[in-house]
Amino acid sequence: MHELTVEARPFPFRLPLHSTAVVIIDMQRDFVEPGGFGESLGNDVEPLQAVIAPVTRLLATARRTGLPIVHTREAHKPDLSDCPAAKRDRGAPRLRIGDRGPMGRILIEGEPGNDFVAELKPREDEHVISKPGKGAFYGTGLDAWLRQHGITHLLVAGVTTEVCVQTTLREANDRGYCCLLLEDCTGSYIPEFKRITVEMVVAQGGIVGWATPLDRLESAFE
Ligand code: C5J
Repeated sequence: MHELTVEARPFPFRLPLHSTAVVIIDMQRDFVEPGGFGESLGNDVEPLQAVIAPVTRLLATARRTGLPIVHTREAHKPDLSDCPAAKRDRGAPRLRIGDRGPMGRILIEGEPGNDFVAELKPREDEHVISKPGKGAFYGTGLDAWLRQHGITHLLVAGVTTEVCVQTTLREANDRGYCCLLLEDCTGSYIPEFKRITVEMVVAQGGIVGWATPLDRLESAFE
C-alpha cells in the first residue's frame, strides 16, 4: 500500500493513500458570514473568513489526488425535533436556532445560511453529512460510511477549531482513526482558543492526534 510521510507535530504522520479521507467541518455561511449563527452569538466572523482560501487549497489537493472527501454541516430539522432545548435555549443570543435571520432560519437545513460558502460547495461525488451536534459522529452515519470505505486516517479542517473541529477529532480518536489537523485550515472566532486547541491535540505524545500546516501536506504529495 502506498504511504506518504507528512512532517507534523508531535511526530511525522504516516498517510496511507488508500485509507485516508479529508473531513471538512461546517464551512457554512451560518458560521462564516455576517448574519448567521456565529455572529448572532456575538462573534466577529472575520477570523473564520481567513480559512476559506487554505481550505480551498486543501480541497483542490484532495480532488487532484483522489482522496475521498466528507463535508459536514451543523443543521437541524425545520421542526427542531433534533435540537435539544438545552442547545436552543442556551444564553442570550440575538437570534436562536430556528429564528429567522437575514440568511433564513438559523442553523436549519435547506436555508440559505445553512449552505456551504460559495468557494467550498461539495461536488456530486463528495459525501455530505448533516449533523445535529458539534461532533460529526454524534447522530450521523459518518463512522459507518468511513468504515464501509476502509478509511483509517483523517485529514481534518474547518470551523470552529475548539468546538466542532475539536469535538470531531476527539470522537474520531476514540473510534480508532488517526487524525491530522491542518492548522491553517481551521479557525476560531477567538484566535487564542484556536492556538491552544492545536496544542491540546498534539500534547502528551499526540493524545488526540497530529497537527501540521497545509504546505507540509502539499510537500508530501509533490
Ligand atoms: C459552533 C461549530 N461553534 N461548527 N459550531 O457552534 O464549531
